Amino acid sequence: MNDYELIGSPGCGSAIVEMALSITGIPHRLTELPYLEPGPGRDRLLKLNPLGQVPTLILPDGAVMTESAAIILHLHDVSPQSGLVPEPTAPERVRFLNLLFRLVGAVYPTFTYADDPPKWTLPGPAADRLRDTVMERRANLWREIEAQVGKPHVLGKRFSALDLYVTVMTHWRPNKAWFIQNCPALAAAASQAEKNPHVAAVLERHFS
Ligand SMILES: N[C@@H](CCC(=O)N[C@@H](CS)C(=O)NCC(=O)O)C(=O)O
Repeated sequence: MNDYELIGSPGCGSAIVEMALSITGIPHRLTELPYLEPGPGRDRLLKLNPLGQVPTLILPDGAVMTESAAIILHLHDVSPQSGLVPEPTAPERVRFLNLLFRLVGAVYPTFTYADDPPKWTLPGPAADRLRDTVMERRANLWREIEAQVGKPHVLGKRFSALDLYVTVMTHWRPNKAWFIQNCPALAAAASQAEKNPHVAAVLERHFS
């Protein structure tokens, strides 16, 4: 049987899935490619995932998964003892699901649209306006999430995949200093997660 194959790029959301794979101990291999660079790697990625996005995960049976939240839920199904997701009867389950989909459905797309606005609109003032409004929306989303963050982990006492998202995403724009100043609970949960050796090893590979 084949191992799982994770297609990712340095500093990207694929780091979240890489952490989850490492925590579960599921055998896997990593394929790193500059996802925006034309070439055979991107051609292959586009065949697997028409959006050309990473993470893209190929399962041992050849099935392809393209959304980080779906992948996290799947890895939990394969390895429920790893604690990535609260069980259906757990009191934290509802907050987990809500925050997971807030992160992937609302926060993550702000990077899609604000990182390279001329891709989506006219260059110049229209692109500047798009970047500003999307970044403002992102700041509001983070403040909304901040108000729900527990201690020491996002869900309070228990670690979950949410801590992986927060740890990786606090390395993205604006920067760690912004989070420390504006969202100290999120920054603290991220620092706590970094103490996990699986998390620390992946962060080291992606962000140092
Ligand atoms: N909803 C997707 C978003 C993935 C995503 O946007 N990944 C970025 C890299 S961090 C990407 O591939 N961007 C390229 C693009 O959107 O064209 C997920 O949660 O996995």
